[in-house]
Amino acid sequence: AIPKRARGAFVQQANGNVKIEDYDVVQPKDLKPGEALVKVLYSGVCHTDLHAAKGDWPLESKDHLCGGHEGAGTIVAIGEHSNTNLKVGDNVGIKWLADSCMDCEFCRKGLESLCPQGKLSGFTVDGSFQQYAVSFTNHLTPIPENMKLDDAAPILCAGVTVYKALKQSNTKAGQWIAIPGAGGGLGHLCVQYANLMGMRVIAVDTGSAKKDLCMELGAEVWIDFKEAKDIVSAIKNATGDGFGPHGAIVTSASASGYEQALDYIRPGGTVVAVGLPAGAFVKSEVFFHVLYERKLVGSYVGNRQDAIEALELANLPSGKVKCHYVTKPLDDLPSIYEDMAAGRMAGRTVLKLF
Ligand code: 8ID
Ligand code: ZN
Ligand code: ZN
Repeated sequence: AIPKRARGAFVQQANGNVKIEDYDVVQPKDLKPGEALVKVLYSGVCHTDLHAAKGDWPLESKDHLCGGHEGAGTIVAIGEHSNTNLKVGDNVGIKWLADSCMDCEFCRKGLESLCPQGKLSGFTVDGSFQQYAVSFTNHLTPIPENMKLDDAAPILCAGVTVYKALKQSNTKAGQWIAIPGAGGGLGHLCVQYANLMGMRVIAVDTGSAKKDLCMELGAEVWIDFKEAKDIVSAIKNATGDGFGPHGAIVTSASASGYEQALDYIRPGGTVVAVGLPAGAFVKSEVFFHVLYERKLVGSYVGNRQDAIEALELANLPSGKVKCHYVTKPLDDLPSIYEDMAAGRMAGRTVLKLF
């Protein structure tokens, strides 16, 4: 049976304070066509949730917001007259892009994160930090039957985002990729997808816990951004020939991770901007940007197919891509945000909602 009330984590007016509260669960008869009610068993906590809670971005969020966009759970009801192959009982993921119009140029091309009518889980609509979430059949991601839901949860944002960003970097097997932020939620998955794709990884982050994690996951070189005296030469020299990495995926949640990215990229190489620090800018001296044919691209989550592929790769029998996480109860969310803001978290934290 579906309860009338359940527990969730809510933020008022992006004031940075998250409160665990009871709320009214939308009942199956009240679901609109295209909506599904998902019993959320696990949700990853992304740094984006913290940006949203603090109102970091020049984009307005819903008030009295339930965050969360790495949800994994089971469909318990689907609105009547929904046009979908999903069924009650299916395991699905709630990702950042909750819904899109499916009929604009961007949606038709598989660039649905650019849809002007897109809805965002845990930002413009309530997300996965609640036991029962309303989401949308168009964009729920089927989770492979044999995959654990806690393993799947962080792939719905961190995994799909770095998987797509790596493709956008145009870096090939045998080439070097630098990952500033490598010890964080996105970064440590990026190290693993990059390895799976045959790239050679330069992990950039700070502290021994993150170093150990990155090296264990297959990074070839570690650079501590707080200890390196000259981060540009350190990264350039890491490739042996002094030219620097062919690609860089910037998953750093601070502006400093961006400052020198275009200075250490190899001539002809690509910097992929992924991290979304408040008020940050990327700079590149035009002269060298042109002479060295540097490329800078932004990469924003991924489409429905990217999400499916990212999950499949995180469910390989070889276990080559596995999120490293600690599991915590919903009540711990305020302290999880504190740890995240202080950079104390290697890998991810996953909330257990039941
Ligand atoms: O679609 C997107 N583009 C997308 C999707 C999901 C998340 C973007 N994001 C954004 C988030 O909003 C956030 O700004 O990516 C960023 C990273 O999210 P996360 O991985 O969830 O955050 P984290 O676990 O806190 O990891 C961030 C890491 O960056 C390191 C920290 O030490 C931490 O390990 N870092 C920082 I802060 N400054 C750094 C620097 N200067 C740095 N690493 C290297 N150099
Ligand atoms: Zn996210
Ligand atoms: Zn659209």
